[in-house]
Amino acid sequence: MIKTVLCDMLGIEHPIVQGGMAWVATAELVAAVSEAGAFGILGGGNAPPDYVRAQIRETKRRTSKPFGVNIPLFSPHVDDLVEICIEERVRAVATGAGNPGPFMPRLKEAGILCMPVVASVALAKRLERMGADIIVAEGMESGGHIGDLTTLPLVPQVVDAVQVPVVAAGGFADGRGLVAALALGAVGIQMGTRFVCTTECTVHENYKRKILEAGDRATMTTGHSLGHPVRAIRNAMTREFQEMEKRGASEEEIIEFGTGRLRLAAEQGDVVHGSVMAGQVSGMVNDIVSCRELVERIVRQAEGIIGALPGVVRQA
Ligand code: TUI
Repeated sequence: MIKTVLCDMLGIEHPIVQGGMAWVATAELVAAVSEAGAFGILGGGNAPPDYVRAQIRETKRRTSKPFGVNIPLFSPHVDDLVEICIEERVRAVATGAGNPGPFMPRLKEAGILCMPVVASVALAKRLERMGADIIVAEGMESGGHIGDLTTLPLVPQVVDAVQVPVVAAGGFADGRGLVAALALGAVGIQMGTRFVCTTECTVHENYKRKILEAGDRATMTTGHSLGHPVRAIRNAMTREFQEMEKRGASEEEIIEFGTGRLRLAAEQGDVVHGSVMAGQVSGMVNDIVSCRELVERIVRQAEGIIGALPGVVRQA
């Protein structure tokens, strides 16, 4: 068994968190992840509040284990989503793509754990001061909206800068990564892409197939001109996006072009015109398994590596 303080804080068996992916992390996936002893997080995305509340209730119907909700800070419904999370008494609220400082007092008052995703030391320190309970340090290997540092240098710098537990995100898909994260001082890992390729994930099968077929260099980033880089699997959409940015298209034109593309891929399965957001680990995701089997496999592999380390490292 690999137990860290994260297990105690979140009420889970294994120090593994499932990233709260918009339009992808629905009640079915979240409940299956939590039932497997890891921590499932619903993807709030920019979905309407009623939809998110229904998803929370559906997750509760499927599991009595703790789970969280991700609130992306560009959602037009942030205030409503915060209130819903409080009313529904979810275990933790994860945030991304911005600074959740203004919402943290309300959540803390309600006894909900705050676990913001950060991409820099500066924001990690600021959010610790404002009461963050857990910091998720996410490298640019991740899928979706990303910062500009990679996981290997980001995680230990955040670990050194804050007192609260740090979860490593970006580039994790197996037990090797879990051991590496623990070696960097993290208390666990968050995985998104790997959890997409599970039997319980409700995303369109075309989306899963794109990840299964992906090689090491299958993803690329777009959106730098907007100051919001996003990693997705290369397709006609990412190429056209890149062309628009190259020819200096206006911000409005680019935003209009990009809007709704993730949902198009995730729900309709249009992986040509849609945005197949996925991380660099796509190249090492080669099967679809149940969440239980995945979590057990990762923990087993990590335990094996830790057990074998004394034989690898020769003491003088
Ligand atoms: O949030 C994510 N990843 C996401 S959100 C998303 S939904 C989307 N849909 C359409 C287009 C674009 C996105 C897909 N993927 N990850 C967490 C994350 N947060 N990564 C990086 C950051 C971040 C970056 C800068 C957090 C804070 C930040 O600082 C801003 C500030 O205000 O200081």
